[in-house]
Amino acid sequence: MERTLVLDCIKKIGENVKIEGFIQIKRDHGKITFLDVSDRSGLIQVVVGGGSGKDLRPQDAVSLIGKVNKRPPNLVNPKLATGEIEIYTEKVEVLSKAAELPFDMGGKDLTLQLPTLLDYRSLTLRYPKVKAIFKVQAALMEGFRKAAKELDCIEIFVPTIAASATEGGAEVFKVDYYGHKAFMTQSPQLYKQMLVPVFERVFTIAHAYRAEPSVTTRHLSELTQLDCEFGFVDFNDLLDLLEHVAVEMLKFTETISQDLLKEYAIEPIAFGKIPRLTLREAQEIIFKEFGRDNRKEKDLAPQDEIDICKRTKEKNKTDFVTITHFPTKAKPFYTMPDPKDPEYSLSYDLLFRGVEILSGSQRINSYEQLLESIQTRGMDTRDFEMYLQAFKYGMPPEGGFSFGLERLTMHVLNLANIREASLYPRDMERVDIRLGK
Ligand code: AMO
Repeated sequence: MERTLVLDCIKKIGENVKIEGFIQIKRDHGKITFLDVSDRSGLIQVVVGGGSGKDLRPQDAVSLIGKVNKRPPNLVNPKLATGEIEIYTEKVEVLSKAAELPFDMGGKDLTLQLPTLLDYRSLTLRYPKVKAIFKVQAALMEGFRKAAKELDCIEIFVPTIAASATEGGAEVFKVDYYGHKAFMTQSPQLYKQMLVPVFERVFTIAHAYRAEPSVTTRHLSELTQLDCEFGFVDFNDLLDLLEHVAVEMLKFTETISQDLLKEYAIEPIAFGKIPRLTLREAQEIIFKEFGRDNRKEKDLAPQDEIDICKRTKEKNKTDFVTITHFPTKAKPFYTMPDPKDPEYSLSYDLLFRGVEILSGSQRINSYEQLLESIQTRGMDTRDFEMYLQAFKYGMPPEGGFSFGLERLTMHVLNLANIREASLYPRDMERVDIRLGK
């Protein structure tokens, strides 16, 4: 008999079907055993008669043939898509037996501490509410891809081993590359820029590596970046483009993930017109309205980001705010200084629900200016030979931006820690297994 997905059983009342999946919950009631069986389409109640369900265990992979029955009206579960039906069987074939679980996975929430959640990742990812995080993440990725393609960007795939650090700073993993020095890329930055003269508009979904020296709730050592880069654009075009992509991808995600977002009791995203503030304007607001004087700082502090977003939500009915003009010295070498005031740069961050989810800038596109920028930061232009080639032979005005996928997922779902939004998070303490255990 051919397999039926559990969701399709709704259309097969009275028929015999074969379903395959995992036992999520098992409840014994004398000779009868109730199972919640899940497959990729959803979850269904199975009633096992004849006392044959006794040896079954949660997470057993099973196959069974049974009859689809309507449930009695008082036993209908309105929260479940298959809540009006159940399957009756007297024989369950175990395709693969699960060991006894180290914790209960049958409750509404998986109330585990983060280290346990991650130590047992192969198991905890199967839990419906944990799995839902990655379905939302996939929707974000699809929404991004769709928005970027609609803007005529072509998808590119770029290396993650490179001859030079892309973002500067010390947060870079060195690689012993056949006895030579190489680095894990901190971002796809240099390659996406190099491809502007080739394709004009590009996007990529890329792994990025940051040797973050501390453990925080919003930093990973390996992250996923969603990047765009555009040629023949100015600063205002770039602000319009980044806001457009952010709104389109999140609207798309909200539409296709409605049920999952409901499970997380997430408020709808507010899409009012996005205000734009320079860093110094934002810091002035923080000083005047929240009493913290951070007006000389090179970035917003985490609490500043939270307060600016709350204020914007009240005033502008949006969950987003764009912050521009960060100090040139605090930005990577490729960032264009503002010609009107070179101390500040043509850079921007997009804040969403209290956190930076994106950053980017207009880039230096003059070869000579770029050489100077690399040298004044004490870096060696020879490490950037291939990159510089692209600028030597004609680079239009250009710029772009990058979203952090896990950061974004975390804040769409209001998760407490970014590690929950990474299938297999890497940080100072963990590469799958806990280091120093
Ligand atoms: P930036 O370094 O700001 O910019 O990174 C872009 C976005 O990536 C996310 N992010 C992180 N997420 C988790 N853990 C980390 N350690 C981490 N670091 C960054 C954030 C951030 O907004 N090349 C530039 C982008 C550009 O100019 O186009 C860059 O990488 O959400």
